[in-house]
Amino acid sequence: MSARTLTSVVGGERVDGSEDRPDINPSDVTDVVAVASMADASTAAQAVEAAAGAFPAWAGTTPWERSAVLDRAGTEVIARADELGDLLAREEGKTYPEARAEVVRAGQILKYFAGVALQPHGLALDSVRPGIEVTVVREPVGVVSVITPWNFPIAIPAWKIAPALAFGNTVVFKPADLVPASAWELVDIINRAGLPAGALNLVLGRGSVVGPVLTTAPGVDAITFTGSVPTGRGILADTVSTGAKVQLELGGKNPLVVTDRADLAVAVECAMQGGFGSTGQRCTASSIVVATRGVHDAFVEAMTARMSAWQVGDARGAGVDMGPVVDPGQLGVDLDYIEIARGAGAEVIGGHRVEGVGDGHYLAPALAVGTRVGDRINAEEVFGPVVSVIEVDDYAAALEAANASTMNLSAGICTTSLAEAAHFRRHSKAGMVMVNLPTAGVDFHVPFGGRGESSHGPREQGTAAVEFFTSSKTTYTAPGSPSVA
Ligand code: UN1
Repeated sequence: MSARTLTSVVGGERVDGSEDRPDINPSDVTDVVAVASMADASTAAQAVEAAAGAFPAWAGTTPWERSAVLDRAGTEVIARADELGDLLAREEGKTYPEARAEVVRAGQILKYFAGVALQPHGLALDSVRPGIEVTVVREPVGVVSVITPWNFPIAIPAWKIAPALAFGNTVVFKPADLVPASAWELVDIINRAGLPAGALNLVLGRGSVVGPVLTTAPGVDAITFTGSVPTGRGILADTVSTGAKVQLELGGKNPLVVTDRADLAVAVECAMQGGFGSTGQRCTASSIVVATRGVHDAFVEAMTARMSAWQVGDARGAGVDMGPVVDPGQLGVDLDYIEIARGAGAEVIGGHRVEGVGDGHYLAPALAVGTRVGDRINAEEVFGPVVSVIEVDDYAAALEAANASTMNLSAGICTTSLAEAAHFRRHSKAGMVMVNLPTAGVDFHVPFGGRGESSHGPREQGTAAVEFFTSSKTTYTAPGSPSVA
């Protein structure tokens, strides 16, 4: 059976592109999931125009209408979790349970923002001057470009598109090239849930071709981007001339501190799930373990045992703990970093190509022991199943090593000491801190984001979303007063 063709969707219509790109299953490269018809710059420009055209009517809908669309979409996403989870696992390579959970999370996000649309977001108060009334209202920003990475093909698009629509914005959505099918399904579901044509447009196209339109076209009022630090910095530079509002979620280099006071089993589980869950392809991945001297050797020994039982295989295979790396390019990067760690003196446990499980990009989880703060493996984001270990004297040195990162998205500590946990929560430089939990895995109803090079602009998700997806307006009224105060 030939693979189905996916197109861009502009103003409610499917638009063919100028070049076909196969969507390949990383677990089995002979399996073509779909073919994406890749748009050129003119289609991207039309998508911006369609979103601008749809804006006044969508911005003028009632909160109830916007809520109802998102709620219906969320219901369908959750009802189809098995099928969409299978598609996501096939397309991206995370395991089926991980993929299905991501689909459910996307549905929950849609439903959460259906609720947010109905909540009060304004203020009414007395002026500091007599006889004047003040209101602060939240209005939609306009046309929002949503540009998303391949590692969360449905949840990240959902957590950007849902708040954009909830607050009355219209959207041009460009997913990562590697995951067009999940994106296409999400857009189809939201559009069929009752959105007017043009309120949500999909552009399947190469970043180098359509990206500049989506970030610099005069009709674009805001850009929300999750991806690499260099691309994000490029978008920021582009918008200096246009003045568009920008929200960037970029890299992470996330430490997990394991102290002498840790419960060893909890620490190993946090490092396994945080480091190797989703094949380590998360900006929130626990990529550095900072272990204090008294626990270091026991931790490495327990991790080594746990890693040897960790099943690597087809993302949709039964009993598989970790799927393949997403594509050959990322596999090359992972293998390079393993060599970089070895070259700097680390002993690397695992990290070899896994043969005999299929025609995919399989890599065993890697633990690089004997690394130091400042090593490249501890300074740069790998985005693969590679965890390095730094041994330190005590908790104070662990905190210092954890805070040496410049991409401070998430940080964790495993300890049974309340004093250590409380101190770490207060003094970590990261935007998110986890105690006895992996650094990855976050809720949708609270703010998400990092510090340092990791993020720019208002936080995403939860109660923070209103900041980016609306613009506040302050009004002053002197009711019935003939004289100007
Ligand atoms: C999570 O850890 O649950 O791209 C979410 C990423 C992040 C999302 C992580 N923006 O990995």
